[in-house]
Amino acid sequence: MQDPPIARGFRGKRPPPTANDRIPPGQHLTHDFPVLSAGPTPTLRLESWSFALQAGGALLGKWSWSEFEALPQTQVKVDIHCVTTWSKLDTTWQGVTIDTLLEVAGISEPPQPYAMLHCDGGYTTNVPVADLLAGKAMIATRYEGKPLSPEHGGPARLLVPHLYFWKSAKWVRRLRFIEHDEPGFWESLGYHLYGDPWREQRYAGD
Ligand SMILES: Nc1nc2c(c(=O)[nH]1)N[C@H]1C(S)=C(S)[C@@H](COP(=O)(O)O)O[C@H]1N2
Ligand SMILES: [Mo]
Repeated sequence: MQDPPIARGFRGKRPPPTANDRIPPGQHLTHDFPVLSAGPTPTLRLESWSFALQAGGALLGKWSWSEFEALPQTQVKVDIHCVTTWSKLDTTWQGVTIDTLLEVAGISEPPQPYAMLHCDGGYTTNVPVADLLAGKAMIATRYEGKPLSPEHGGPARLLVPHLYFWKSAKWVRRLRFIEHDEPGFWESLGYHLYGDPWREQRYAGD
């Protein structure tokens, strides 16, 4: 069959991205929101919650819940990719970007190039600082317009959607800058140190 005539100029246009172009290799689309936690969901009162930025032993910034809620908020709509092979498109989140936190803390240059995220319950994960800046990551407190539910990391979790979702640390309480990259919880059990879903970096050596 012959193609219908197409006006000059239309041929070269890039088609709008389809859902397929947004699913990394080895992943499949899901519409529900599975819960994946290595341990029990921690419970705490918001009055005892805080979020801290740390470098070595030094405290660079610390916010109570009400202070954190008063910080400039950012909303994003992003795709998320779990290493257990589900991907979910167009999830909407609200929170405070890491850029904003550094700015508010008066930090113009990150003191060290890597970060370790520490959570209630003891979970940790490592991310290069560059992957947390330029709007790439936030401490999220809302999902689909509602407070983040405890099983999904409420009151607050890291959201770093361009890496496998295990990097998006739930119940996060502390970002610690470090000089050299170190494995966190899953990374020390054989998962990839970086975890780019588009390069299928699932396990160490991928
Ligand atoms: N503190 C903490 N954060 C965590 C985890 C965890 O076990 N503890 N699991 C990780 C993994 S493996 C995934 S896939 C996502 C799952 O997030 P969800 O339960 O909201 O889907 O959280 C990540 N963050
Ligand atoms: Mo995961």
